[in-house]
Formats: sequence, structure tokens, C-alpha cells
Amino acid sequence: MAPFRPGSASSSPLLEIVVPAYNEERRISEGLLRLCAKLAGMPFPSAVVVVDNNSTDATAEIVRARPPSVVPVTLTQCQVPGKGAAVRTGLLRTRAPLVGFCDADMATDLDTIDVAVGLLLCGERVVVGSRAHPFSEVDNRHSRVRELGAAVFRRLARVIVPGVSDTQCGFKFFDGPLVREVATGLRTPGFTFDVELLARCAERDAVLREIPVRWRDMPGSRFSPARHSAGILLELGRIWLALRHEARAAARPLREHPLDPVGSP
Ligand SMILES: Nc1nc2c(ncn2[C@@H]2O[C@H](COP(=O)(O)OP(=O)(O)O)[C@@H](O)[C@H]2O)c(=O)[nH]1
Ligand SMILES: [Mg+2]
Repeated sequence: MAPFRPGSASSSPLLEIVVPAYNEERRISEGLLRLCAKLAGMPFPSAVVVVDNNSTDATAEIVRARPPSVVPVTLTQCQVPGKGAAVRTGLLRTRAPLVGFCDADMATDLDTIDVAVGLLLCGERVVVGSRAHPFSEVDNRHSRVRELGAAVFRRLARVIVPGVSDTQCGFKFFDGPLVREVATGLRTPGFTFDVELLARCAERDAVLREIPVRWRDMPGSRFSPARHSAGILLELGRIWLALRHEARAAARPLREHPLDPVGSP
């Protein structure tokens, strides 16, 4: 990454943040207000990319109708349903050297962006907000059923991404070129995409650096244990199989082509 010089004339963003949003008319306005206020106070240019999935409510109109601000907010539509597909679309739209994503409800305290950007500028490539970090402060009002499901999910996810104790916090920051390269090959459309994203970053020898967050459960979650649990388990299984298949294929020695002359290099 080219070194960043504070005060340099360039207005191209150093940091771009992707916000997936589906039927978020109740939360997106305040969420973007808080995010833009935070970014406007940082000593470098930044931008926000909201990715909608053809919401059936006023989400898109609310984003389009925002008055111009110091921090530009653009709206992109993703035709493939799901948070994973939306985040992938957003990541591929970015150009900045540093890239992150966070949820429309801004459940993670935005001051954590300072920590994430600081670490990236010091050379970290993947910074993962983690509610399981011993120094995190988590105000969790999830139901017992969701808590139990989350515990099972964490155990299974750890098989695919060892060393990360919370893959699902919607607050992750990356070296831009790395995450764009990884996003190109992402296949998981739903909520489990974080697991594939982190596993593919780790495949490229990136250290996954978990940081503590202050996280507050916000009302209006789109996640329903009853509706989404089976799909999530299926997605986890698919990710595990795909990664295992790819690792085996990569380890297999290249067979000589039958038309190559014997002994040719
Ligand atoms: N574009 C898009 N965003 C989604 C979709 N599903 C969830 N999201 C977004 O993903 C983020 C996290 O969702 P949320 O309902 O807060 O889930 P929770 O925090 O895990 O309970 C929010 O910004 C949602 O709008 C989807 O299908 N498409
Ligand atoms: Mg949420």
C-alpha cells in the first residue's frame, strides 16, 4: 500500500466502508448519519457504499435523498439476494487502499474504526471485530434459542477458520487489494459469507487480527433463527467442502499432458 500522508491534496478516499442494507427504512437514516459523522471527523477522505437488494420498503429512496455530505454515500443494487452477495458487490465496487464493512444498525461502536484503521496502517491486513474478545463489552438481548444456535455455529465455524472466536460480528476491515481479490471468488450469498471471506484471507497467509468491540444488540434484526438456521448450516457445509476440495486439488501434482513429449519441461 502506498504510504498515506496526512494533508495530501488527493480527495480519493483512503477508506471505503460497505453497508449492506435490506428493508432498513427504520434504521438506515440514523445509521448513515452516525457513520458519516464519525468518518467526517477522521483526518483523511473516506466514502460509504450502501448495497441494497431491491428492498421492498423505502431504503433506497432514503439513501438517495440524503443531502450531500463531506463523506460521499453511494447506493448500489445487488440482484443476488443475501447479505453475503451484497457485501461482495460492495467490496468489488471499492477502490480505496483500506476497506471495511459494517451493518446498517451500527451495532458496533464506531470509535472502533480508529483502532481498525490504526492497525491497518501499521501493516495488519485483516481486522475482525469480535464480541468474544475478553475486552469486548456486549449488550446482548438475543433469545436463548439464538444464543444456543450461535454457540453451535461458532464451534463449527472454528473448524473452517481456526483462531477466530467470532466470525459473525458485522464489523471487519481489510487491506483493500487483498479483500477485493478475495471477494472476486466468494460464493456464499447468505449470512455465513464472513466465514468464507476470512478463510480465504487466511489461505493467502493474512493474519486475522481480532479486536474488542463495544456492541449493542439493536432492535429490528433481519436474522431469524427459525427461518435462517437450516440455510446457515447448509452454507457452512458448502464452504467447508469447497475449501477442502480446492486444497486437495492444489496439493495434487500436475499430471503430464498426454500430448507433451516425454521429458519435456
Ligand atoms: N443488502 C442486503 N443486506 C442484508 C440482507 N440481509 C441482511 N442484510 C444486512 O445485514 C446487516 C445485518 O443484519 P441484521 O438484521 O442487523 O442482523 P444481525 O445483526 O445479525 O441480527 C444489516 O445491515 C442488514 O440490512 C440482504 O439480503 N441484503
Ligand atoms: Mg444487527
